[in-house]
Amino acid sequence: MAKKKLNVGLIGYGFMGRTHSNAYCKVGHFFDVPYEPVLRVVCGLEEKVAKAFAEQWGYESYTTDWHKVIEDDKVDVVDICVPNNVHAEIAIAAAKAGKAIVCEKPLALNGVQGKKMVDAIEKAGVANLVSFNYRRVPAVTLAKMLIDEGRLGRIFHYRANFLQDWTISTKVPQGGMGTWRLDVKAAGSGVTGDLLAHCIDTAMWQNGPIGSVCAMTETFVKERMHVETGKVEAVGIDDACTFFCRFDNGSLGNFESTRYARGHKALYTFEINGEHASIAWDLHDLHRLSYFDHRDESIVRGWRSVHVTDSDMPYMGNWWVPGLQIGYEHTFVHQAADFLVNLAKGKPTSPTFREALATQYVCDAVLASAKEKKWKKVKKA
Ligand code: SOE
Repeated sequence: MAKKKLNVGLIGYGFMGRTHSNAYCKVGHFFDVPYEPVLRVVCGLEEKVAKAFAEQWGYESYTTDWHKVIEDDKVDVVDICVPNNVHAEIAIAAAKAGKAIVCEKPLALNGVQGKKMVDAIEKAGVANLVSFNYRRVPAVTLAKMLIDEGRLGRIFHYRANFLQDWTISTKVPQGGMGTWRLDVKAAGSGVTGDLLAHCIDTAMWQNGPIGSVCAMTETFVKERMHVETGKVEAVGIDDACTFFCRFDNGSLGNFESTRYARGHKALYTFEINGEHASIAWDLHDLHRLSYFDHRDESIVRGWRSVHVTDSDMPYMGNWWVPGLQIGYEHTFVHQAADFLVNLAKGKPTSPTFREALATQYVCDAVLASAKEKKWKKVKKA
């Protein structure tokens, strides 16, 4: 039977525009989803690039004006993959037009803006999702399942890192297409919103809300050439951020992120220590979940490395045969699958805008703590 078509309007044709487009193309081949995503229109600033993107990915049309995507009656889902400073305006307009919305992370520039977005989408009652894709790495989803089953017992520690090294050179500019993440006006913050937001989202999903934080940040390179003005300008983002926190369940958190860890490209790791068991995960070896259970017989007790590929593991039954792996791009396919299934049932898909606002509030508290050099309470979303 032909499936109902769901017309997608993608705004932003960069790295994230590709991951989302790829997901819409693949999802129906691997998951039993109730809709057939149709790539209706892609929007981006440069006409030539938008046209080429539309041809490459099979979008029916392209535009350089995002308002046209929202005004298009046929568009059902607006997918926002533009720099953070434009999320709010587009999401609020899309909500008013009654569109379902998928938005890249972080939700907004800050909590104040994020709250306006949440108010708008909840008032409109439209489906919404923020793309914190790492939750949907099968091993990360498995970690959440093990915690929910109570296997770890009481949790004492949550530790996460996200380390990169791509901005060490003072010659890397700020602003523009590839390097807007270094421009505070476009990004809102540096590693806090870009990388730690991923860690915070996963951590609160697995271990519950964060109540208070104590942070320090540093900007190692103070001035960079701005692509748009051609002038050397002050850098306003945090290049590195480390924070401690207390979760509401009494456990202690320890988070670090930097773009100055020479040798690390995207080393996202977490380790969780509970009363009975511990788990650890590493994005560079994303299929493995390390698990240690103190209740094992002592003569065979030790860290196990679970290869998360069997068909009874989260999402894996939809892919190949046990032992064969999937990768980064599949997390977006999983996200699209969950979103489409829930959309048909009228159910929310996590993380919603409101859940992403909770992450935004942690980021706000982290930045405020670093600035004021004191512990800060986190606002509840
Ligand atoms: C930054 O380099 C970046 O691309 C982030 O923006 C993504 O969210 C992260 O998944 C990988 O690193």
